[in-house]
Amino acid sequence: MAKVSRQHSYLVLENYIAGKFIPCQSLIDSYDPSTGEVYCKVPDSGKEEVEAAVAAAKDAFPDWSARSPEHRAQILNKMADLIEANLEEFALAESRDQGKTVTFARMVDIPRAAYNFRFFASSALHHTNDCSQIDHMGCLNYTIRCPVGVAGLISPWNLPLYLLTWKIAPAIAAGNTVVAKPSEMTSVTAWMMCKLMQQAGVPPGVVNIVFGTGPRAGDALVGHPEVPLVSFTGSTATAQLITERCAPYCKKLSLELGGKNPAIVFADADLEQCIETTVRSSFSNQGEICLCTSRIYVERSIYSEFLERFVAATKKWKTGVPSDPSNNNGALISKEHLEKVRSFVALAKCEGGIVHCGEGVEQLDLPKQNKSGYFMPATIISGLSDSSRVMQEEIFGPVTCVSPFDTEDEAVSRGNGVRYGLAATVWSRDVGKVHRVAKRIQAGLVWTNCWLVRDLNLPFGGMKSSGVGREGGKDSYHFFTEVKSITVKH
Ligand code: TXE
Repeated sequence: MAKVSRQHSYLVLENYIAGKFIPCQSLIDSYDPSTGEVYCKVPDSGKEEVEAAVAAAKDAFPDWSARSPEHRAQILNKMADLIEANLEEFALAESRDQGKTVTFARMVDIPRAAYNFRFFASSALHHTNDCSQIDHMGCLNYTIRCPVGVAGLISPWNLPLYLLTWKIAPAIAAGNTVVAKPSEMTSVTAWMMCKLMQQAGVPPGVVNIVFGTGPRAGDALVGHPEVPLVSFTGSTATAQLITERCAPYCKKLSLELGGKNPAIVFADADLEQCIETTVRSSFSNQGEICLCTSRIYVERSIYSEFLERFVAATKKWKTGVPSDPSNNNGALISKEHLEKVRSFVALAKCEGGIVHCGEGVEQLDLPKQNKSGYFMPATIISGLSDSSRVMQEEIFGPVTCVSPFDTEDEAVSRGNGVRYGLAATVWSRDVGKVHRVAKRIQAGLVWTNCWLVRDLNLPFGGMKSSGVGREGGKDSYHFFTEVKSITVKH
């Protein structure tokens, strides 16, 4: 892959439509969160660019959908190879664009982006159709699945390439063509990936990427009458707007939204493992993962010990320059987001919360040139009531709250007492208890005695305001295809 070339002190991105890079007249600034400086200029696409991308995807659909799954799988595997071959360059770019540490991008974002292509290349070869009665009233009855057409894909800024490829790979593996719009705040790795498409053999028009903001490019894409299917990951508020835009066309919709994920820690848990994992689950990627833990309910008999050890472990979780491998966290995505997350800590104090470490308690030790970056240390709060805004709303930053409970029923009902239902963790050595709680907790994903272990065959998605639909293995295949029932008279 050619090195990312820079004519200016910043990158200038172009849309990728019908296999060509198309410059856009109007550009938006996108910042390096660790310095606050402009890192790249992103096309501010609107209706016209989206129109061209949808037309290209429509043209490419008949040929691509007619190719065999094996042929498409070869191309997806090649994409995976190319991303892996350029892993370091992708990781550096993702870190600069998003603020996350280079280590995290190198270990999580980019390997997973490559794996998304590899996984869906392989899984596309193993789907089978149903055959029902072979001689019912003289008829053979069976199903087939067909790609839907042009898929509209909208992805967020927290795991840019990881979540974009989580949508592109299953969509094209199933024979669809796509128009994708990454977040305007983190578009660089998507643009870099476009440079690999031709080399991988992705035919022009199969993958089109239009950059820009949600209200302009995003809205034009989800509201386009020739985009019958929309897959979105982002905030619940945006999902509501998208749902309204899709309603007149009855589009197929998959919505992966926010969370306010509880951890329930019983007295018989392996505390050492629990604390080490709960620090990671609360603060990884600056807490900017929809699966991060943000409410920790601890059985009262071990509450004091847990809190003391959890605070001590969190104080070792270092925040600072993203390129320094000794740092666990880098910078938050934007100045506005940093201010929003900080305002939740200020609100917690007004609501009677105690801040044990982090924001306002510790000073970050940052080199001079990084003082203007959007850094915030890992923060633990206790003493809040369940009805407080800090315990109810998604903060999406390095903030977690701890609270004691007395009974299993109480833990479950308080865990379920928010509008979200994405993920939960349950900590206990009692297998029966773990199963009981996992069954009763309202969450699409429950991890017991671990966090973020992912088998991509399992359905991924949330309940309540955390989303609609599931993605992953068979579920992605079902979402990106339409099933048909066929009856053949012998
Ligand atoms: O998300 P948006 P934002 C949560 C988190 C965060 C909050 C706001 O709490 O603080 O959302 O983040 C595109 N039509 N999550 O404002 O707006 C947008 O351009 C079509 C949780 O960045 O939902 C981007 O590509 N598209 C989350 C994508 O939607 C629109 C990850 C997500 O942006 C649009 C991110 C519109 N009208 C934030 N408006 C998770 N679940 O992982 C925006 N977009």
